[in-house]
Amino acid sequence: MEKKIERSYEIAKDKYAQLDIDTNKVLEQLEKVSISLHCWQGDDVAGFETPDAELSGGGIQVTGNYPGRARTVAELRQDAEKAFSLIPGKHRFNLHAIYGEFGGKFVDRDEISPDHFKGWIDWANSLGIKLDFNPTCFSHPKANDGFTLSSKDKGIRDFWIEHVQRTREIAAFMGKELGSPAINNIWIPDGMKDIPADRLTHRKLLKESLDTIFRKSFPAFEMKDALESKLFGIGSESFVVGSHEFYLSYAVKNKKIVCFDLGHFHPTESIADKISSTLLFVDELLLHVSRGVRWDSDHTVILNDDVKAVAEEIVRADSLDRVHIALDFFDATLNRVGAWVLGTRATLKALLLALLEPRDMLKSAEEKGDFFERLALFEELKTMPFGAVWDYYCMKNNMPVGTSLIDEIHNYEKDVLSKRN
Ligand code: RNT
Ligand code: ZN
Repeated sequence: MEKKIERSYEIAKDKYAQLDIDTNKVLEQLEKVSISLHCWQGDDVAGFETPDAELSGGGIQVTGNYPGRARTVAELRQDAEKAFSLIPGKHRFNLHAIYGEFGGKFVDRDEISPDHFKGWIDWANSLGIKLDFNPTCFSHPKANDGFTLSSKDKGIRDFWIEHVQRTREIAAFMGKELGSPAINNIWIPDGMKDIPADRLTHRKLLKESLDTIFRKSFPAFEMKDALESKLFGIGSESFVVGSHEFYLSYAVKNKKIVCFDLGHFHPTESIADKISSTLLFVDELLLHVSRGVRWDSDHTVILNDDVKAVAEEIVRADSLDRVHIALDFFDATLNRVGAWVLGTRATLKALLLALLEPRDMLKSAEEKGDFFERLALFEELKTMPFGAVWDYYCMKNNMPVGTSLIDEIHNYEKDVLSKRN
């Protein structure tokens, strides 16, 4: 088997060399990419605040009841470790505030502290991975009426301001301890089901809340702030306070990271096209790689045209160091560890495809106005032996190649997940 993979790789290497692509160099570049795996795929966005915690409100939804959900911190870590063991490269883990270790007592969102995340930091250290973070402004009684940081009720607003401020402290602590800045990504559900009479007041309030939250600054080597917009959610169909224009403007003015979730735009709107535009005005971007099917349904990421286009734009804009790639999907209808692995591997495959593009040839065809040549090259790329390069990369990293991945997931299900109920 190994010999066959190597032989196929040698043939592929020659073919790419004809396009002036050095596949060995490309694999070195790919190896440096760290993707942030979202903790919430492992337990359907439930978290550990109470033993029976579950996702509620917030315009986001999990469907399905596939057995084997992680119910404890230990189970979630075990599952994440399994996922990491099947994904080539060194990646990150993205925690939400509700995933702290609260020691069996109820700790409200305005009371969380770095102490609740020390165990996660130790765990990350033991695996040699880095962490990212998120405030959790949903699944809480104080988010039930659909407003948090932009609520007209000052008490509610102050509660969430305190929460987000604490998440920034925690993120900074994580970043400092692990030697890599944790991105703290703010997404709030605030919005209305039906036509609002006054959009402006909520947006002014959100702006004020953010200004208060960001009054304290942290060194960029400890933590960075990101802002995630949304077009609409279930229950916020007519109005979302934190829209794309709102956060983009805020980020440009205040030097924050903009987060693009692939499910948060009009269904035919291209996120890929936004990368080169926004990178001229913000220093860094964060992506939530997701797959919306008809709506922001958070299906498991696969190697589809949207993900490929995003990867191409990152690489073509030479911005792998300025675009942070995180995943965001939660599907409870299939093996959750398998979903993590598929989504991450699909994202890596998209990046590999993009890195295997003959950028200089394409650009020179474009510059001389030979659009036939440019199109012909794009067509040629579609039948290039990229799979052989991917298989070789997996093999070299001691990761399952081809359908052996399915066996790995099945075995884990049999040995671990199926014993949980
Ligand atoms: C919601 C946003 C947000 C969440 C996570 C759980 O629409 O995409 O990123 O999915 O924070
Ligand atoms: Zn998201």
